[in-house]
Amino acid sequence: MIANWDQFLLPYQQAVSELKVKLRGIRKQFENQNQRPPIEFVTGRVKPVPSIEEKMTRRHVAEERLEKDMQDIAGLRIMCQFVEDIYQVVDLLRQRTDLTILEERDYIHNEKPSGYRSYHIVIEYPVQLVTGEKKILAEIQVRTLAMNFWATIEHSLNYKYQGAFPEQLSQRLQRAAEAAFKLDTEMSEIREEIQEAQHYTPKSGGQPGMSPETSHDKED
Ligand code: 0O2
Ligand code: 0O2
Repeated sequence: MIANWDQFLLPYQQAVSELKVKLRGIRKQFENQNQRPPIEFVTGRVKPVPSIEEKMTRRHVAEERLEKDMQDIAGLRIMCQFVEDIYQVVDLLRQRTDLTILEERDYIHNEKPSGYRSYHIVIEYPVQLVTGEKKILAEIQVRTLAMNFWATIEHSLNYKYQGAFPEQLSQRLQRAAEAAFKLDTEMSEIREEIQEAQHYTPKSGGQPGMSPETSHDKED
């Protein structure tokens, strides 16, 4: 087993910190231009060591293959208001020169059997270390607030049931996922009206054109 996890995970921690700043910067830039940002908030984490070890066992990943075969040791999550925003964010990421996209998985139009929806992007990201540059893999999950609500709850239920949901619960979760997607679809259909309303809502905390409900920023 890896003798020094702290040392192994250091470049991943640096990548997550840097990417959080950069992705939150996209939001700031839209706000500065008085435009509604396609990003609501950004979170990130380095996968905890017990989760890495559990996934290595489950996926038969050898220690020497860990950096190449486990794509989500560094994980970023981008939350958006509308499904359309997700694709705008993906386009913005495709244009960046500070990262390379290796894979894209559209679980929005190809939802998982559980009902899970999100857009996943696997990137290669160069981290500058004192020993030189190191390219690491990171996974960016882009999803709406409704998809995030569902995934967060399903994820916590997973801890309780260890992935083996009773059939009835599993069906209910699938139905809840469809309901969440229907909400996203409905919201998209009245998007223009919502955006117009947000433009007219009184400003809060110096964020132009944003209502108090949409003006929070996770890092503040
Ligand atoms: P768990 O198991 O979910 O409870 P900040 O101070 O805001 O810059 P902070 O507080 O360190 O940063 O973390 P942040 O950015 O708010 O997000 C951390 C949480 O986001 C994690 O919680 C995860 O739930 C979640 N998260 C973000 N991105 C990912 C991702 O790509 N994959 C996964 N699996 N989770 C993600 P915890 O506390 O780590 O764990
Ligand atoms: P965590 O840190 O607990 O979130 P695999 O990892 O084996 O599931 P793969 O192909 O490596 O599959 O990656 P995939 O499916 O593109 O993305 C895996 C990640 O997507 C998971 O990370 C979850 O964060 C999220 N995800 C995928 N399916 C579901 C689902 O049905 N429900 C929820 N809530 N999240 C899902 P991990 O590894 O589970 O780690």
